[in-house]
Amino acid sequence: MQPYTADGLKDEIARRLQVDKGQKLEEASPKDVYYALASIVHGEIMPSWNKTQQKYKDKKAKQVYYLSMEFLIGSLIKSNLLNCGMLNQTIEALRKMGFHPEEIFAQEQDAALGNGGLGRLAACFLDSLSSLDYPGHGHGIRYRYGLFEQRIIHGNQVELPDYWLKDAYPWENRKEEEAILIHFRGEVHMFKKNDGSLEFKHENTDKVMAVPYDIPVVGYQNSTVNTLRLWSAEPYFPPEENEGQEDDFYHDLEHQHSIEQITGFLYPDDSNIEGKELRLKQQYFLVSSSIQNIIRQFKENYQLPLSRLPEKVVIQINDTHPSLGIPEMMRVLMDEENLSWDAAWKVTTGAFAYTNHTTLSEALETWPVEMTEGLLPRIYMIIHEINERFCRDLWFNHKEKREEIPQLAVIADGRVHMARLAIVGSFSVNGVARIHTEILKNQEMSGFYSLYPKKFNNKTNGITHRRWLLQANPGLAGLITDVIGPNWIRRPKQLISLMKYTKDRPLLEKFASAKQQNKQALANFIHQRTGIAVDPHSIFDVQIKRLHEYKRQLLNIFHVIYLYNELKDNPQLDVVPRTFIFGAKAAPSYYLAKEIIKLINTVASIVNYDKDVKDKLKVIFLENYNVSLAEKIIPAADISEQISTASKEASGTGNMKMMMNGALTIGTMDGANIEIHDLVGDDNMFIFGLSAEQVMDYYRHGGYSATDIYNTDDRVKRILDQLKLGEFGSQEIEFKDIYYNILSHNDPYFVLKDFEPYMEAHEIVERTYRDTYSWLQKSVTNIAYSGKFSSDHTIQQYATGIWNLKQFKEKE
Ligand code: 26M
Repeated sequence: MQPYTADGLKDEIARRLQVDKGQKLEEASPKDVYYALASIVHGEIMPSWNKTQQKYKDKKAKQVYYLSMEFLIGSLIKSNLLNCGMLNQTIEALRKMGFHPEEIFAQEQDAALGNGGLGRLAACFLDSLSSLDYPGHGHGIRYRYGLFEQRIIHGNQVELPDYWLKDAYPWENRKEEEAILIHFRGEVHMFKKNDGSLEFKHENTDKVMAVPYDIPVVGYQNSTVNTLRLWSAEPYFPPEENEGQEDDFYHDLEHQHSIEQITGFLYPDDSNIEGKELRLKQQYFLVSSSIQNIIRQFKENYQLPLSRLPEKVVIQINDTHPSLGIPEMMRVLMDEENLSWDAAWKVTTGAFAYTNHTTLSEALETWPVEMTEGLLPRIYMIIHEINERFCRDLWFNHKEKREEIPQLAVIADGRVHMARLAIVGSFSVNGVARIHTEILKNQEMSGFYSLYPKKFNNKTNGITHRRWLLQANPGLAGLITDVIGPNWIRRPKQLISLMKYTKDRPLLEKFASAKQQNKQALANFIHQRTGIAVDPHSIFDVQIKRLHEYKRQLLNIFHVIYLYNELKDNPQLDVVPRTFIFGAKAAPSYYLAKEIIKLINTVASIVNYDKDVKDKLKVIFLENYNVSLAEKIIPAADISEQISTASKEASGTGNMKMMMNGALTIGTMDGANIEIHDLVGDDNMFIFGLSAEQVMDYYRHGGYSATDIYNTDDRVKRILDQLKLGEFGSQEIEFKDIYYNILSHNDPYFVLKDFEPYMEAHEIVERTYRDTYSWLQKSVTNIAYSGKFSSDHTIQQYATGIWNLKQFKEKE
């Protein structure tokens, strides 16, 4: 890629506007300029993209395919500019043209093709694969509607459709010539072949075309461009039926509509799984397109027998959502490529690897047998056979497991258990943080662990430091480069060199001023969005993540209410001013989560306008939390709230993003918080509350008494009574359901149990913040150790530990 100068870029934007739209620069809107810019960048990417793919072909490189129902890529304009080495010139050019660069970049609609952590992880992994020159691609779904847009109206979450493709999406290329046919329903007929083996024919199926749209994944200034291939469902027109069917016009329209539904929208749940048939259709649509595509490319490019596919192809499945890929690969290999069961099984289990992202039992996928069999009759037959062989193996070869068969079987209780299918059909099973993998091995999946101890491994999550530090926080990134040089950008672990400077007071002042600028920018943004003026010198205390009971936003807002009560009792109280910032979407059908959003907003509307607490306490709920909003909030955070009930948060990745931007974590010993703690220790973060062992012990032995705490802790009683009596808001707005959920259901997420230690931890936060110098030391220490959480490190571990993949560094 040959970068432009700022002036060259300016001229080129003007030229494109003229040629493409007949526009003069003065007439161009920010959107026009954005499209002109995006088309220039796309043009820059194109040659490297072609070259990279050609090289992989020529050198017959081993490739990894990351299959995921979600890729939460957010906006690409800035990261593509950064990775192409054009960001600084572009900013200069846009300024010279009289535009605010951020206003131009903001024209791009976020691609919100994911719910939260799992989808964002997939996007970070793609960035690292390309930046490290690994041949690795994503396969996903091109949802016409992404995750809903959230509005807060009278404190309530309201969902609006996210029609992100309203304007053309400049990064995608439609590849109609590579479309693939997908079959649903129909009947399976069995024939005996001459050699005595059986042949299966799947007939009278409903046919759907899968059309790929390719998005380039640009590596950081290295000319590597991989592909994110998103599949879109379209009606299939068989060649002979192309003309003269007017009488069926309306029937055809209806049919067309039902097909396009398959890739119509992203399911907005990230925990409680509803077994909707359309979701199962989406999953099979993704894996059938991807697997057929992978096998087709393997045959075209490698000239090797299919038995050798695992030498050249590895398929990582992001949770169980793509686990039908396992029987789908069996189907293609046997029914279309004539491999025997044993040969096909060897290839399949040599190619698939599975990542688990949760131990919450509500989130473990199962599908009803009738639904699976009706929609996917041939796939169901194969799953059935996988199950038979697996159970037979247990019965005859693992006698000690006979009693456990009902808990291990892939088909049990009339349902297909997707995690069991994924474990049986993969050569690798990994968790996403050390404690999570240990819980999988020793609790949730212990039956499988003792059967296949070698399959299980840990790969702690990571985040791309390019997007989350270099791009989102240029002030801090520039300062770091001034201090330790630019090598950390390619080798993020070198951030550790910052540890040499933690006693350098003048330098710490500079870190403070970088943070202060980001806080000022966020304060301005908050003011513009909400009309509320927050004190940019207050502690910015941030909790941004999906709303879920286990993530305990409730504990956070209880702390806020406690502080408010204290200040009401004693307005002169000497406290460090605090701004609590929340961002969270609730699944539309998750009632209690929506009540908690309403509570946060109700508390905000009282606290923010109460003169008694003026300047000391503010509560901000920023609506429509998404990737772009995260990029604004994270650089400004002082405190990162990571307060899940221990054992429940598989890893967390927001914790890593805020650490990398110099925030201090207040958190439980859960997920990756434990690994943050390994690095920075008690001195540099605020750990509180029950451990995972204690939580699991309580679950085993019947819990603790929430009522006891209610009766003995006045602070707790006062808060809960305020909820019940409708003291927040009017009589109409009361929070009885939250009250009863805690007291009648005995506080399943230990909010009351952890209340006291959480309050104490916050007191320590406040004391620590008062000592500016020591706070800054801790902040810089966090940045210094955060390099280990770069997804580059994570991807290296996947590449060497699971994929056996080589970096493809070949200079032209
Ligand atoms: C499944 C079926 C139907 C509808 C939705 C789903 C579904 C979608 C997303 C279920 C779970 C989903 O995501 C779970 C998730 O995001 N887990 C998070 O994964 C992160 C990356 O590994 C971890 O950091 C988080 O701790 C974990 O909660």
